[in-house]
Amino acid sequence: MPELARHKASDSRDEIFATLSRDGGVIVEDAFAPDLVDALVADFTPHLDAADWANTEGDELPNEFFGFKTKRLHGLLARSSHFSRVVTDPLLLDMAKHFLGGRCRDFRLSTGELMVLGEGESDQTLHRDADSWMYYPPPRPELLVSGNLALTDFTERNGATRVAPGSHLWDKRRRPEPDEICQATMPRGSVLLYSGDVLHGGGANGTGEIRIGLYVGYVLSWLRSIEDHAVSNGVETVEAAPARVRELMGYEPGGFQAIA
Ligand SMILES: O=C(O)CCC(=O)C(=O)O
Ligand SMILES: [Fe+2]
Repeated sequence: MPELARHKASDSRDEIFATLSRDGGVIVEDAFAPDLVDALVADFTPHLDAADWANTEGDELPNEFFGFKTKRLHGLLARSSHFSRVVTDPLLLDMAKHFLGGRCRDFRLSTGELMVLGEGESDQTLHRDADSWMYYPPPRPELLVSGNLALTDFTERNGATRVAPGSHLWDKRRRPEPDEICQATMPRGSVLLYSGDVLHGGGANGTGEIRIGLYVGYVLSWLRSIEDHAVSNGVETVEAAPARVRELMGYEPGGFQAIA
């Protein structure tokens, strides 16, 4: 199996983003401090405990896509006061600026999603996240760039995300051979950065461990975000958030006034 390229958070942004441009996905180790990861896990745990497995009813996509031993949570700003720090993390914002800047005035948080895989989950269908805007098919400019932050270790056996490096540049009909698929195995606190056009999917979890990924995706500001943040978190929560978080969540009444 090929290996996904790895960087340390201390490597230069130029090097990290060059690898991401080339492969469509890259692991950055030591990207998030252990105390922040601990705080996020502590905040999310009661919400996860209260959620059922395969809790994706009402989503546009069926459980055949998300899986049956998965829990998915949104509205993460309302569930953790630490989520703002992830959304405004300098590495993630620099990535969004690098890959989306120049084609939009600013970018938006498309969605924040807790992606939890439990024992017995199977391989997810490989897909391109940017196909959420499927009426704008590949080849297309980058619409979305994402981070999947490991809140637990991601291992080969507990469902580390599968990625086909280079597939962001392939013809959209080409499927990867088995030996073209890597797994984003990484210690807690690392992040998988990836293009909206790279083929990827959650892995099978054959362990009794729960794998927790915290997904944040940034989209061109003139495309519709997947999540309506004011609905999922509540308007008051978004209003009370730091200014940069409000902007990223598309809550900008001042901006509308300035344009009027
Ligand atoms: O759980 C993962 O590692 C990836 C999940 C994913 O890619 C998705 O649901 O879009
Ligand atoms: Fe995905």
